[in-house]
Amino acid sequence: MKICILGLGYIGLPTAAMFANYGVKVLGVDVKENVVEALNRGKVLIEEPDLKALVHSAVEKGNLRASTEPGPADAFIICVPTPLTEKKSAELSYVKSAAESILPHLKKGNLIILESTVPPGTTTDVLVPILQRSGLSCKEDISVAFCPERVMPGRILHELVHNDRVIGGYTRKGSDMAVDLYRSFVKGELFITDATTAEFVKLAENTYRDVNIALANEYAKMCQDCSIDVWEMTELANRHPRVEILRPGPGVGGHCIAIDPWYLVDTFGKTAKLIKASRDVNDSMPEHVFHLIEKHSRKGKVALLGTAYKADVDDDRESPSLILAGILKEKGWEPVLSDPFVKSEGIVPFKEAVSKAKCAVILTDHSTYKNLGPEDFEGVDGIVVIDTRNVLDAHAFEKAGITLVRLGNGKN
Ligand code: SAJ
Repeated sequence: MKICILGLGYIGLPTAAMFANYGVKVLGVDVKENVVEALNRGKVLIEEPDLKALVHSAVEKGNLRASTEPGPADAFIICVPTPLTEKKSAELSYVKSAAESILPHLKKGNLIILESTVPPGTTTDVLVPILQRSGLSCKEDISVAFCPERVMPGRILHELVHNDRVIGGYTRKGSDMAVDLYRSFVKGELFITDATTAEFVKLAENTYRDVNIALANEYAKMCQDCSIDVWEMTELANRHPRVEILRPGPGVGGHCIAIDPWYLVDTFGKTAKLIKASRDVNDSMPEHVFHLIEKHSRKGKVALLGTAYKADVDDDRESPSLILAGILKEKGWEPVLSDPFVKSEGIVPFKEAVSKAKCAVILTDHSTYKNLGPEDFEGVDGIVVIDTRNVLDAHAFEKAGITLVRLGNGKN
């Protein structure tokens, strides 16, 4: 068995390494030469627990190698990005060029799987017509399936193996072949459906989370306006056996939840009213945090603590912290970014960020931030600390005489 995986990012690389460690010969393909070169040396450019060791062992065993060009294989898995365009629709050009790049290598009996998140109908209306240009029929000669991933950054390797998966075949044979393939390492259940249902399922899952986060964020704004604390209110409401309100925060980041709902909005227009409204609520949160800063702090340097979009990852894609930094700059403040995991330009260590700052804002619930106490802000005259994630001990700060303002707490 030989498979060719197109796209060696957060999903493609762990998937490739997983198959290779289960004895499958894998050719990983990426357009970025540095990614290919690193992988062939057994190196990984992504931060994800245990991934380095898994890739290293797969390359050592001789089961995983990388190239900028695809080659012949039994199965092809497309894991390329589908970013959002300026007009908030799905950019499918990477999927299209990945599909075109395998055309010369396709032969009878091949299986082609799309894993990239796409609008409903893409497999049938976009992928299949491209593959048929090979002269092979997607009903008779080759098989096609849409099989979304559902792994959580920070837990990718565990969830790749243990999560249930949805397998959406273009034909029943496509589903059956994809089930056989994923069975080589997936211990979760594999559920068969058609390609368009599987595409919708993927979008529905992330949209469900986005809408629920929007509700938490809307409650946070309301609680602030009626002088109560959203965190206390939520804790009490969640004692109801059928209620689970999520956590408010500075906005929704990452490459999935902040993006996928737009594919439904783009496809279904005005029917997607609730989804669009939720996106707007979540997108309004950096501005809301800016108003908190403006209300409680003197103008000047602001330490933005946490640029990663969520706890304990190095990923700052679509991070609300970066949007907040842009707003602050535009309004003449001096934002300084700090993060223990992210290695982008301009990130400074914690001490340097808070030194002489008028305000420090906790934006990511990194484990290390949970241990921050008033002593970490000692000597920074008149600093105001804003906690958008409810990770700090308010009493300790109060006792030390440092103003701590919590997002969603109207009692501040
Ligand atoms: N967030 C909140 N409040 C919450 C929960 C999350 O503000 O109560 C924020 C986070 O801080 C973050 C954003 O939402 O900025 C998204 O984080 P997340 O942990 O909810 O999700 P992702 O983007 O890391 O991963 C999601 C997962 N999808 C669902 O939980 C439905 C994951 O299973 C998917 O595989 C992944 O998207 C993906 O690749 O699509």
